[in-house]
Amino acid sequence: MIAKTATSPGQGASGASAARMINPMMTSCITEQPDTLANAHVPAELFDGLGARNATISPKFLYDALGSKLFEAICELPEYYPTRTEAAIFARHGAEMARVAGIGSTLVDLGAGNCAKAASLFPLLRPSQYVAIDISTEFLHDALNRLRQRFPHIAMEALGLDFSSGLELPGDVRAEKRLFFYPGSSLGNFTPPEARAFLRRLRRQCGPDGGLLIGIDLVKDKAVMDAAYDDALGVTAAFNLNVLNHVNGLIGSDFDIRGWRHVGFYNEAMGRVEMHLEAKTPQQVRWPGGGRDFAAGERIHTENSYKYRQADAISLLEQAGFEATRVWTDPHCPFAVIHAQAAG
Ligand code: AVJ
Repeated sequence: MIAKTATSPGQGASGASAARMINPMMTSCITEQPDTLANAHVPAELFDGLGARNATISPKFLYDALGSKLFEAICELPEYYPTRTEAAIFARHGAEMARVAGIGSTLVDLGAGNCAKAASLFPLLRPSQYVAIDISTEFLHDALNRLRQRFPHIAMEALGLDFSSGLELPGDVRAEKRLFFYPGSSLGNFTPPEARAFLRRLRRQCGPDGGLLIGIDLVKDKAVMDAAYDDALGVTAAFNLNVLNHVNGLIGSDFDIRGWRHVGFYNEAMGRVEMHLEAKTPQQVRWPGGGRDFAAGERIHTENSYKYRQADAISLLEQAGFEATRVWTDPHCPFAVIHAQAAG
């Protein structure tokens, strides 16, 4: 009993109803959104993804309170090279980055999390305003309160928003000298066309004198990438599986974590790391107003993490209207921190 209508993520509400229609016992409910309080804020894309022939859950649902902590733990793993490689690049070239990007900017931190990366650059970048944006505000307010004490002269603001679907900054965010900060290779979660569109939107928000400081993971040895997304301790597995707990809380579904296994690997043909959850045995999942059966071995695709070649990353930025790109890399591990200016 699997939804016959193949829907792809982002098709809108039609896919949502297809996902809920598949339990014949519940046909009286098919036209109604489940109207629990929790469901009122659930994006239709969650139902779209669960109902799609190839089921998907958007990676943004990985970051509930526990998921954010598990991601922090991932960043400490010996196999997970991006965080420490990027930190080494900032440590080594931060002063030059600040000369290139300029001081006194409005630093807009996209996916700020605990704000630690941006804060470590404050002494060099010396922003006049700091705007921390994250989908999960769990960490934001505490982190900002601590930072306000350490840097009382920097005006700070926290914004809880999903900037992947839109990026309208409120009026009190200064329009001049905006420096967007997008570290951690988070751009990799977008497909290249989506990434281009997202960068274009950033470019429009930059104004004429703005810029972007971005960390992008580069293609490297497959074994290194495979290990980074399927670590020996199983932290990435826990991070991935936790998305089912989060979804259970959001839509009242009954995903049984024990019935699923983590799959993470670099897909060479697609140029991306993929994470999936694979059903160990047949799984019957139900939620108010719908459900879905999964065969043993069937997968839910939970994340893509595109890896770029340096030249491709730069042309992506140029296609989005940025110019004068400067690139800093690490001598041991391919990863790029790039500053790009808004083209005039
Ligand atoms: C936060 C999207 C950059 O793709 O490397 C880490 C998330 N997923 N391990 C990445 C992640 C599995 C991470 N990003």
